[in-house]
Amino acid sequence: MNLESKYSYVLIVLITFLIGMGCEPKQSTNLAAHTLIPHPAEIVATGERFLLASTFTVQIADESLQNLADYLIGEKSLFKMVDSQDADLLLTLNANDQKLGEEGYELEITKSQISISANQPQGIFYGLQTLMQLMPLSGDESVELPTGTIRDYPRYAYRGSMLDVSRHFFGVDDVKRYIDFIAAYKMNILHLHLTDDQGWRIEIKSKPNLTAMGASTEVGGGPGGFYTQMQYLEMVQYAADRFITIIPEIDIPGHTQAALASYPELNCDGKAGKLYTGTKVGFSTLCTDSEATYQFVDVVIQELAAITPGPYIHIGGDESHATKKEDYIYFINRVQKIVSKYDKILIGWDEVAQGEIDNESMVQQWNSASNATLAAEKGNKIILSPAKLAYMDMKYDSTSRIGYDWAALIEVDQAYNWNPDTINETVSPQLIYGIEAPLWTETVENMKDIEYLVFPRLLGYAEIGWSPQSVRKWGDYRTRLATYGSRFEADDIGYYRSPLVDWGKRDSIFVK
Ligand code: TNX
Repeated sequence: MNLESKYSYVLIVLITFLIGMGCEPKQSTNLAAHTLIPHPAEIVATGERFLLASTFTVQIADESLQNLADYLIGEKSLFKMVDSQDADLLLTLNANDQKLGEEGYELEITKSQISISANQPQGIFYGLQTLMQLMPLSGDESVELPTGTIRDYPRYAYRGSMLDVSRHFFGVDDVKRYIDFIAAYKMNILHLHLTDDQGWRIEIKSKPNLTAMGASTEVGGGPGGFYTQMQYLEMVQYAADRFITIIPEIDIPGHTQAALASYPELNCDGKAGKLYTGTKVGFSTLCTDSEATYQFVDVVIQELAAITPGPYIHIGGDESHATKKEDYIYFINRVQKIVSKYDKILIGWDEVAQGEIDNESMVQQWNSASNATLAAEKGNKIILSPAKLAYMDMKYDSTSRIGYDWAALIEVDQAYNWNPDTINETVSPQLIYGIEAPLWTETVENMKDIEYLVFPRLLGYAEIGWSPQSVRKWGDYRTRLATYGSRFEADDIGYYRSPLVDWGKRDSIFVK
């Protein structure tokens, strides 16, 4: 289509639309009135309108973007590939926009075309997430978008969520659904809590009892389960296709009853422990002065490293109340060496700061500001998961049907209203590598339970990780969030309808 016929086409569509509707265009022409989550870093609105009737043609300027175009078409069937510069949507790589970095993108909407450009495919992926949020919900509506430019890039390199698959086991399809949840809001880390007292969930070929025995139950005595290494790799690939790194956690030396029940030599008395299906913490420990323990940790980390393309292995290290302090430190020091030997970077819960950890190791603050301070003094980077703000297993209020309250009740505003820079007075903001919102699953039995605790708080954590602090205001966020209720419903997500949010029956992402 040449330019002139394109314009007359647009005009005809517009007139038909206006006559058909017998009313004013129903969406804003102000791109700045968007309800995007996370809120973009920069927006310039140009006050006009991109309008399109039925199909949405897509062109890629680089073959390496084919997977992304396929992903988009898989998500939204109205998109169709074409090979023409006139496509409605153009995806381009331009490797030299410094400010956008590796993850940023620019999304430009003019009257006749939408283009997304980025330095890396990852940026294009995030631009597509933004575009999908701008689109109307139902596929058969005509698409109208306000014109303007969004330039967007993240505040933190690490934007994550953790899923505990030990207390209750969640299969591959559930984990994939969880990956889609976090990808939609530009998170890039899925931390899988693979082992705990109640179950060992990852196949270790040279230690078959870990799964034959240690995976056979879960909280409440259910059947449990585990991932074969093949299944695990399938999840790693599914995540990687969405620019998400899976961080596997083997929680040691405490939280290890499932392992202690599977291998007698891990117990100081040489006798196998019993499987555990309760919800207490802090009672189990690997025997820290036995070489059998370190041989065990070595083979586990070796096999885990082999199925982990990402740079990190999480070794847990929390709540080892049954381990003497000096034994704990000795243990962490030795495990650090094993993790380094397999070329991985160690992450641990904040207690590991007490050990001699390498400079590049990272400490995940969940409980203790003094452990975070200790880590910061050594120059280690910090991942923030403060329990009273970021634990998605906490109830929203006293009436929540599941969840814990030991750290806090976390309503949607409290989950949103905090600034990572001011959590610890003694930790320099430069050392904060990012944030992570964990979901522990003692009270979480199925996907509907996951959805109820995660939605809508997840969106707030995603925004804390991505958006500049200066654009984050609860009042504005609350209005944007209100438009997501119908989106959750369309995806069959059973979310918590917080009374703080005015959940309208809206399917437009623009505030009128
Ligand atoms: C504390 S957070 C734990 C977990 C529990 C959680 C429940 C952390 C590092 N340890 O073992 O599941 O509380 O909220």
